[in-house]
Order: sequence, then structure tokens, then C-alpha cells
Amino acid sequence: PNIRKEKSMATKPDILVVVPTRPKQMEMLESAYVLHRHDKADDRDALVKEVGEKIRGVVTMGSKGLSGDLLARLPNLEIVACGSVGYDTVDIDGCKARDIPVTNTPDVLTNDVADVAMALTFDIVRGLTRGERWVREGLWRDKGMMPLTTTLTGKTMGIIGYGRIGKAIAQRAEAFEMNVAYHGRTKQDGVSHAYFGSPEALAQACDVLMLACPGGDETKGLVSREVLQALGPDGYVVNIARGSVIDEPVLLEFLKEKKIKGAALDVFENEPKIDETFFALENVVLQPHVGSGTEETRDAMSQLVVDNLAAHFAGKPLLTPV
Ligand code: 8YV
Repeated sequence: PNIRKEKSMATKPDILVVVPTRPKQMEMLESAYVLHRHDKADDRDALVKEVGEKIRGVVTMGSKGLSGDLLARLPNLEIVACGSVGYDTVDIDGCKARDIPVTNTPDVLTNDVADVAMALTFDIVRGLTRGERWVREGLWRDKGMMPLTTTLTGKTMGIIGYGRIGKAIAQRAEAFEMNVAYHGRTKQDGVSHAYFGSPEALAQACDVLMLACPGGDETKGLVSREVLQALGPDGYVVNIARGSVIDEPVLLEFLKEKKIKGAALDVFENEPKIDETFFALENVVLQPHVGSGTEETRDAMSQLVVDNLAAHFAGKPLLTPV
């Protein structure tokens, strides 16, 4: 029996864990595979040198992804299971060139991310966390009422990136009696919301510019000086996508000089060591990348990592290939 056990152990595929899943799913992975913990290794380079050749799968998330350098050191890699919907940090071109499938986690996080998008919108426009500070810091007591804010009713939300998450945000905005317009690479059929052919045109037409598009090279700096200028001094920007979508130094300049009214941000360049210029600004709401951050949703995202790997090693179709 010992021999049989050893043999079945020996056939377990070797997996490199760049970013772990939730604990329950890590246990599932531990029983099905031989895990090599890149995330925990003191000397990552030595680990990859030692096990790189035998790695058949990578488990990761958007925060770290899979770099081209690391990919090149995994010559027998068969699959990358990314535990987030965004995979802009995975070297997709490198994977494509080697026919290595990549999976992500669409759908399961849509509602939670859209909830945070709407909460951020509500917060920056109605001044919720500002009001919180007003109370806590004794300003209510010492100065009286907080300055009035702005109504959401009847305002227009312009959504850049009209995919699953963008549409779920649109639904929520409508529940707040906002108008909705969108910009994406193409005008979508069967959609009642107004389409704008450029980010500038959308920014010009809306009060709240909502970013819900993928990150990566294609959308880098999409929200440029011109777009923020078009949004104007009464406009707000809300970002639940990726920090890279906004030209951040320009955004900071516009916030400092009040050339836009405010920004509510769940994502930044250089997370978690974000530009500390943000800390001193009154006209921002800042969140530590929590869009999908509920236990239920993170479990579901982790389960997709487990299920996609299982499908791959069973020779079955992947559940959520990118
Ligand atoms: C993750 C996300 O928390 O799914 C995504 O694309 O941004 C988040 O759900 C993030 O990628 C953590 O690494």
C-alpha cells in the first residue's frame, strides 16, 4: 500500500503558487498537487531554479500576475489559473505564443465590484466619508453644518468599459435615477444607453465618469489630461478598474487645483504604496482595492482557480478561459 501511495503522489502535477487562493481552496490544491510556494520563498530565484522545469501550472492573481521573466523559466508550463478577473499583469502574449491557456474569474465578482463602484459614487458625490470626518474630528460641534453636497438624481454616469461589470454598475446607477451613457471599443447592439465614440466625448457629456474597463497596455492613460478637462470642474471620476487607466500625476494636479470636483478610487498606480499626495486631499475617497473583497466572492474566485486546474488536468474544457 505504501508503494501505491508513493506512486500516486509522484503523479501529482507540480504547481507554482505565485499568489495563493483562499485557505479552503489552498487545502484542495494541496491535496491534488505538489505546491511550490513562490509567494512564501525567501529566495524565489533559487526556488525557480530548483523546480522551474517541472512546473505544469501557475496559481496567481492580478496583484502579481505572471511576468514574462518568470514564464520563460517555466519551460513545461501548461496552464495559468489567475484568481482575479483582471489579468493585465499576466504575460498574455508570452502565454499565447506557447499555447498556454490562462483562466480568470468573470461573473462571480460582478455584483460586489459594482456595489463598490456605486458606493464610491455615492460617497464622493454626497460626501459620506467627508461627513464621517466632519463628525469624528469635532467639526460639526465647532463649525456647524458641513457644506452642502450635490444630488445624484438626474445626473449622468458615463461608463468607460461596458462589459459585465459596467452593465451591473449601470443597473445600480439607474436605481439611483441617474442617466447612463457609455464608451467602449464598439457600440453594443440592443443597449438603450447612449454610446460615445471617445472618452473625451463621454466625459464632456457626463457628471460621473466611471472606469470599468480592463487594465493593460490598451487602456493605459486612457483618462488623460484632455479627458479630465472635458469632465470639467463639476465632474467626478470613479475608478474600480486599474490605476493605470488614469494618468495619475495629471489626476493629482486636477484634484489639487480643483479642475475636477472629486475622485473616488479603489485602484491606483503602485498599490499598496500609493502616491501619498492623495492622503492630504479633501476631494477624494480612497479604498484599498476592495471591489471584490468579500469572503463569498473571494471564495468563488478561488474555487474557479481550483476548478479550472482540475478541468485542465482531467483533459476537460476549461470553465473560464480568457
Ligand atoms: C483582485 C481584481 O482583488 O479581479 C480583479 O481583477 O482587481 C480584484 O478582484 C485583485 O486582482 C487582487 O490581486
